[in-house]
Amino acid sequence: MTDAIHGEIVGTTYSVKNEYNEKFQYDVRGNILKLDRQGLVPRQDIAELCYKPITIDSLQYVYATGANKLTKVVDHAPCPDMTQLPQYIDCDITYAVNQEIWVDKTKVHCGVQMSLYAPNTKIFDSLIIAGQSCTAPLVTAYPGPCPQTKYTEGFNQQSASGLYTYDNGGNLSYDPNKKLTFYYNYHNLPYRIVGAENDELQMLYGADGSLLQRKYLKNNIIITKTDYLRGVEYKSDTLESVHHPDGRAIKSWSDWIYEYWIKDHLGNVRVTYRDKNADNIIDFSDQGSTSVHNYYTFGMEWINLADTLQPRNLYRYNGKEMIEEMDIKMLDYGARYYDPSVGRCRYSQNLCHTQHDQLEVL
Ligand SMILES: [Ca+2]
Ligand SMILES: [Ca+2]
Repeated sequence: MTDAIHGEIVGTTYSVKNEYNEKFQYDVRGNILKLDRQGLVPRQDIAELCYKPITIDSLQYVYATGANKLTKVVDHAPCPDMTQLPQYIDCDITYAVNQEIWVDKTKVHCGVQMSLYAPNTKIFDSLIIAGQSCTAPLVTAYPGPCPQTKYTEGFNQQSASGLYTYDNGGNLSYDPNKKLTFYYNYHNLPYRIVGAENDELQMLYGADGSLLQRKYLKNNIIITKTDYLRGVEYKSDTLESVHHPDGRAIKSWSDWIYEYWIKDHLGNVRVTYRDKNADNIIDFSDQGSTSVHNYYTFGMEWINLADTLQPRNLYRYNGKEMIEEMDIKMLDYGARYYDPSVGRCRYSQNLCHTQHDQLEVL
């Protein structure tokens, strides 16, 4: 796979849309060397909610010498536009390139420092600072990648130079971009994943390596707790759903909501739908109870603007659960976690034969 071109069939006509395109390069071992990815992001320059396609990821992969171990991912994607001008200049705010910044001289502070991030771009040619008061704001240009929050669409590089580190078993021990530290049990399964914001996940497994419980804690307080009992899931000690091969039954007070999944030939859930009015028929009266899932090549999802069904179906790509607590956004393959924005497993692959599927038939 070197190119993935996105198009749509309208009627009988196929038209290229280029909204979710990807390009790939590999080394001789088949490891990804470069990955360019288009995506939709909200437009900031108009009031109504509207989306535009941009390059969200332009990833360069670095591997340990002579090995297939990923040590670093650098995102060269341009900084997203920030066309909403700030009320006043303040520290720690990132401004975009190609943007005229007007400073309210009644609010600007002397010696304030602005940071501009613009890879491969001459910042000062396009920056205008007007109306400043006693001292011009100090503008510092960084040649590195844009700082990205955990919540940006696609891969988020939150460290300019950070390296992935691994333990002796080949398991990822630190992710510099997600800022996560991993701890493993004797089965090489992560039992603790610690974030940078006093938050962590704690996992409990059975003797066969199957996940029994996951807790999400913030400031040592349990925020969510999920118990897995071979297809039956409890949220915070309350029965939430019972899974079956084609979907799940969701407990809703004294009733059940029946949810079904349409999968493609690879086992990816493409449509989630429900019998909303519980008449045992799926028809137009159930409108608004459908969610469509589309994927990039390695399993990252296109931005999903209509995923409103609650509780959300998190078993989508390959039918594996997406871990969303702490914004980890990794898929739980049982013996390994998988980051679809990178397209690489983050743990030792030698336990794949112990893979345990949470979607077992009851
Ligand atoms: Ca990115
Ligand atoms: Ca119905």
